[in-house]
Amino acid sequence: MQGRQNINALRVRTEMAAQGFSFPHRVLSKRHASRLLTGLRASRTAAASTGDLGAMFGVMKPHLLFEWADELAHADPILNLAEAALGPKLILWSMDVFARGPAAATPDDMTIAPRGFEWHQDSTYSCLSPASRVVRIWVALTKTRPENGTLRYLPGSHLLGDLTHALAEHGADKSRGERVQIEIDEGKAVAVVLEPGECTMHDLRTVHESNINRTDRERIAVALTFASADVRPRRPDSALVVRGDAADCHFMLEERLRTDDGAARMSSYLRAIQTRLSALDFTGT
Ligand SMILES: O=C(O)CCC(=O)C(=O)O
Repeated sequence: MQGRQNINALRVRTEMAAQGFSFPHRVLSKRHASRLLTGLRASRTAAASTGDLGAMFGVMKPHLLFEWADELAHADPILNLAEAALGPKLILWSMDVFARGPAAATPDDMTIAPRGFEWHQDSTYSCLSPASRVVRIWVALTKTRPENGTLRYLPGSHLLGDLTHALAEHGADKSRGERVQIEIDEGKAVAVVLEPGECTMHDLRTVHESNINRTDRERIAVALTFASADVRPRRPDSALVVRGDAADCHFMLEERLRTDDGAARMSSYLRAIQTRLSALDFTGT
């Protein structure tokens, strides 16, 4: 596994400043990625049988509920990468599972946007300020390729500021979703090719998209959004301190997952989800 000393912080900062993304970075061994994937699939099966919880799973913050996700949230190589971009005080604002099933399969209810996302900026919905002090680390638990609907970035687009988004037409190949209102030069798009256990990191303002999975195997990545501890939410919101202290933190502090008390775990999870739903802004800019 990659340790703190192996991250080339200068390379990371240079790429983030110039392109708005940096990849590939190995943050888990293949074996570790496979163990977490097994945990994710088991928790997905368990959550599916619990009604509301099943519907929520994968949408927000599985690290407050499941051990595999708590382990991912605290994996040193991931935190080291976030620290290279943001400095030593880090909060984890969100974790989202993006499982994209094969095109031929019936979309799974728990899969977010099964046919992919339109070109968008994450900063539009997150309501975090300044967005330049927030990064998203997208960890591949399976291979990611253009053919299985991996992310594609528009290099340098983090420098365009907050772009207007509008609901795109329903396309045969895309889920209904918001799309940035700029001309996209497809020839400049960069596809994120990763092996299991590798990740990419992007600036919250970097314009990106993902596509339908045309292979016969599921593609799974988990996105973790880290912010420097001095970032402010636009509305009251909560987050988990994952490195350094909480002295400058403007968020309500979440509790790390408790393995000893299932009821306490569920109530702190539900509190965090309700807080987040009131803090988000899906109206676009
Ligand atoms: O995994 C995907 O398909 C899309 C993920 C995404 O847009 C993101 O992590 O910001």
